[in-house]
Amino acid sequence: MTETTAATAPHPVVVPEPLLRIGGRAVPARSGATFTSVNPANEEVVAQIAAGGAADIDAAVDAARATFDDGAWSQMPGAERGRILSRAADLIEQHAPELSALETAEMGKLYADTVAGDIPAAAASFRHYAGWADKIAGDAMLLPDVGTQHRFGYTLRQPLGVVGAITPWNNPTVVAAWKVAPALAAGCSVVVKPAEDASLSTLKLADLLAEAGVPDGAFNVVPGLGPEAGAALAAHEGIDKITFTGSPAVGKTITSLAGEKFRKVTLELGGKAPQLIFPDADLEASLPWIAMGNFYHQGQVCAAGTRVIVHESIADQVVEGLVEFARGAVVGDPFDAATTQGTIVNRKQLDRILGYIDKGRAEGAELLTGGVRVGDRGFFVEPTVFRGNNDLTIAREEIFGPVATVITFKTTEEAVRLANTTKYGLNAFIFSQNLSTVHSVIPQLRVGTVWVNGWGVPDPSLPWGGREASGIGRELGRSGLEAFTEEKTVHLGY
Ligand code: TXE
Repeated sequence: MTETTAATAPHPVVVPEPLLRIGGRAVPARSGATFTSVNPANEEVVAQIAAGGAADIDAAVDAARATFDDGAWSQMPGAERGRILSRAADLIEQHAPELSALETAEMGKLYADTVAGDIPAAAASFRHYAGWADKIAGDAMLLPDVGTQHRFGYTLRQPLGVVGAITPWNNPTVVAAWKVAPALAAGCSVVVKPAEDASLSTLKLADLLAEAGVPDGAFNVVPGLGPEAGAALAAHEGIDKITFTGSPAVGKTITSLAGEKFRKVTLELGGKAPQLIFPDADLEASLPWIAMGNFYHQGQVCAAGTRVIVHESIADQVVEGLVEFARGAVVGDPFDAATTQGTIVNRKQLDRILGYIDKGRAEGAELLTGGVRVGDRGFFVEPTVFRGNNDLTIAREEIFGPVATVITFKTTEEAVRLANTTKYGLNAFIFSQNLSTVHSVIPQLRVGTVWVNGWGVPDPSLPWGGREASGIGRELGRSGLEAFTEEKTVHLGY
């Protein structure tokens, strides 16, 4: 493992006005409060950002409701909404370097991965839902006659209304896009509360959506602290739905706040994905995916595959390959093109990861490589590989750091049992060249998504979401659009 130190930003960090975006205007918080955004690579201040509170959430929800009710967006012809969302996709693509520089500066994901991966994925989400905006249709069917009366039935899908969205710091623009693009395509108005560690790209997104033609009030952003702005949004009388990506603990709070008002809820709460590696896997092709599933974005990914569950006959080869990847990592400045591992988002998460590593050691897992902080300025951790079992804390809890645990199995039944022995159920990976193994295992896995012989960013055309502690509902695809509509049934007699 080597370390880079160069500060060679491929794009300057251009901070958008660090204010709330409410009703088309950039405004300070009513309390005048701000919070500090820190660059996790050098611990320097990136920006002082307006910290919204309950009064600002009230104003943003009112603005969203007014725009929803006046129909400027909700009743605009779908094709016209689609044209605007398409324009938004183009603008996001054009501003990819600027958006990426903001994300890298605030939370330390590699600039190269953000500019080539996240921001294009966000644009793809807007483009996908632009195409849906004029195709939101219900069902129609002839019903049995009632006496002499003929019956015909149909369903309408109408926009839900005002949507609250609370987003995480790990992939701010793309996760916002997964919520905002389908909500806007459906005709809803949206209020986003971005994560305090990475708000700036969402403020920039608001400016780009306004430029694309989204009317004032249809898209609002209120940065601020979770327990203040976030909780006020989740509990608000004026929203029809809350959509959240973050931790299970906060997911529970949000569900109870929104449940009090019988509001709809979608939750994406992370995971502890198993990577099942069968003896017939093509290891040469699979190892880069297996390693990426653990170390991409320093493991700060809800879909990370941090339980490497491998057949005992090939375990040594997989361990060797993973360790080689970990030791070959270049840890350092996330703006530097030579770096392969950027930073952990903040000191709290760094300490949490190091705490899990200590726990892994204390519980008897074998530490094969990594396990320590890199340097004393910025929040860097060495990619870490343990060999252990599925009962260890490091194999049960989401670490959200570059920490892999290799676990072995003897039979396919055991592999499936281990995969399902978790409170999470977001996604799983299968590596095998055997169609029978692949297709017999897929239905047995209690997860929302299965990746076979690879991994990646969810595609906007297919649903994404989990079970149990990984959340409720689906984002993306047709399901992700319908989640922002209310279905109305009509029985028509004639
Ligand atoms: O999450 P939080 P944190 C997991 C991951 C990580 C852990 C903690 O395991 O280690 O969560 O990360 C807002 N009412 N994931 O602390 O606190 C907060 O401001 C309303 C998985 O960053 O859940 C932010 O906008 N909102 C994950 C958002 O919730 C509140 C992505 C997420 O922050 C709130 C991120 C409250 N009381 C973390 N408290 C994934 N699924 O990808 C906080 N928030």
